[in-house]
Amino acid sequence: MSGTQQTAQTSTLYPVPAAFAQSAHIGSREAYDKLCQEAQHDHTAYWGRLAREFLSWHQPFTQTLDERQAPFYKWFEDGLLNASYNCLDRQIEAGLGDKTAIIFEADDGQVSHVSYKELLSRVSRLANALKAQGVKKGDRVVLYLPMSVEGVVAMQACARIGATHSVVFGGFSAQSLRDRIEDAGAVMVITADEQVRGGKTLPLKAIVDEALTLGGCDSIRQVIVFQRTGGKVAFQAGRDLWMHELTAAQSDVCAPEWVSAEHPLFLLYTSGSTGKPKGVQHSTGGYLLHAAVTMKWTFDYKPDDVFWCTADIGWVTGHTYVAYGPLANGGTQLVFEGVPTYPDAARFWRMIEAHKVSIFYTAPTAIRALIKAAESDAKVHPRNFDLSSLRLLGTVGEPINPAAWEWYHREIGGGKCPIVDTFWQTETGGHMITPLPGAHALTPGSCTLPFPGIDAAIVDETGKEVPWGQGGLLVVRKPWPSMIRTIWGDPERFQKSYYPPDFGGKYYLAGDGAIRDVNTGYFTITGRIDDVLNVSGHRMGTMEIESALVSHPLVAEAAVVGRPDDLTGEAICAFVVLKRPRPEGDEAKQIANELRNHVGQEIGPIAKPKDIRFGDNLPKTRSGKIMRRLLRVVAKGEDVTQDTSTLENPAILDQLSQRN
Ligand code: 6R9
Repeated sequence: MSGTQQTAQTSTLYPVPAAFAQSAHIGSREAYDKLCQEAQHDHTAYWGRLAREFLSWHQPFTQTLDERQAPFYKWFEDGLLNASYNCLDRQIEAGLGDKTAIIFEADDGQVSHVSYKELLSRVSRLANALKAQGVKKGDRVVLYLPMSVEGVVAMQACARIGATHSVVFGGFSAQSLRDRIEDAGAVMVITADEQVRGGKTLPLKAIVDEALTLGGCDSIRQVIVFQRTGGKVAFQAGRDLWMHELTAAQSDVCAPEWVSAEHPLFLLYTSGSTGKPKGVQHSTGGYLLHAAVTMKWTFDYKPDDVFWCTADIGWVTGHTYVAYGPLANGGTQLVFEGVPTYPDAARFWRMIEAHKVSIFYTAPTAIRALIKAAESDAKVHPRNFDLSSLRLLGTVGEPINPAAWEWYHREIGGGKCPIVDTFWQTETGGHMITPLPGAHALTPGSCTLPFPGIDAAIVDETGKEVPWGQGGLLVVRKPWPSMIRTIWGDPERFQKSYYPPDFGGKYYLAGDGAIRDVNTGYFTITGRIDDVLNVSGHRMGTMEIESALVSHPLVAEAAVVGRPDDLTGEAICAFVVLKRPRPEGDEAKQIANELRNHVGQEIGPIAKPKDIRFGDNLPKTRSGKIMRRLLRVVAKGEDVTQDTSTLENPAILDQLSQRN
């Protein structure tokens, strides 16, 4: 690290506000550098120290890191702990029993407060109910739930008894849910009758019912249903049970199951470059440590803060910064059931004002949508609201364009709140490259510097570090506690995807490109280097969408690429060859719609392609490889200027340039 002296900048630098630095946990560049040096000097000892300081251990660990089976690293393995104890009991023992853990705001605006004591009692009742149903330590439980207190309670209840949860986002289809249940070999699904978003009710239980009829889910013994709306649902006797009936009969005391730090806390499925989503497996100790430390340092969390992370618990951000991080710090957080645009696009700003939110963490895609709304309708402009409670803002999930950053800083943060642009992944468990708001001056669009103890670097194909100012592959050279442990049931794929032999199998390959600023050394993420798209901050594999398309009886072949989109970051563009002559006009529109709905059913609405173009063929090399780089150009609506001499059928590009 280059120290505190910085020379001329290539882009605007926003200094740390003095008042912020003064009271921050990490309040200067020197304090940051000191932590980095400690980690540099003895990586293992540094993480061992934090693990002792941030977590309560039932039995202390004697070995911090075990590298014998690298890259299957083990952290704190002989230590015993319980994640739910660390999030709940520990806070109550420290006198926070009556403190509000969760402020819940429902879609219709109803608000409820849940104290730490009450949360523990609800978690314990459900944990006892799960045990009574035969769920044991190590069993997998799939959660298909709306944003709710019950969602957090269900995750914590699993953690309490040592069951491994796997949350499936409520926007995934029956087919996707089925695939995940089967892959995880889950014994139970916890769901709700319906979810409510933007004034509409959407079925969840009915989708679970459908998933379970698709085959491959024989491992499921029970379906527990949280009654959210009271809407009518089918009940299968012997299998389906109401959550409120089960928990009413249970004691609100449940002794935590002490597990090894390496015990799998959860699986979370995410997209990779093949058609099959991967079950990212996280540990208990290392994961929780990073959730706790990043919550405190990146968000400069203090006991009086009201923290709001808008991510759904179906994504990793909702795991680390809703279900675990805030609670592990004894914090108060807002949990929101609905969407940012209902009843109008001022919902977020109204909620920040009403609940005096001090730390707000959301996705660039939401910011861009709300900018657009505010610009076209003065009534929903944030200036109509008192946002003075805010002291820190954050973003996650995709790169934030400098214009959106500036607006967020000015209109939401009143020019006084630092913005933490946090780069991380499902696989990394928590923040990897992020500003520490009291230590780093900010550059819009840059996630600045690695979190202390994260040895991130940018390398070329041979694993050699590239100079600042030159783009390359983002890697992490040393293991860290909250890293992915394996891909559930597929250790080979884990090794191949993240520790490829290219770099001697020693570096974690993030799958993103990055570049460092020549003056500051700040990192900017330049986007995925694999076939993964990022649509509204949601990761989608192009192959997954292609497989969904070709599973339609009309489709012979499909290629999916991303193209830049002002609102969603990237948009999905599909090139499709049908088994029948290429359709045109209304027929093409109608088939495109049918295919879109089909993808919605196979994966979920978030995977529906924005553009579908039909061709007699796809651009291929003479050896039959689809030339995706050309399709990317066509998808953008640009003229192909690249060399097409290796193309077998150059004329096809003109055809594919036509939109439906
Ligand atoms: C937490 C999360 C991970 C991918 C990642 C990268 C992109 C996330 C980013 C960012 C630029 C940021 N990404 N945060 N790109 N700046 N601050 O989003 O996990 O859903 O697994 O996505 O998202 O491409 O590789 P996940």
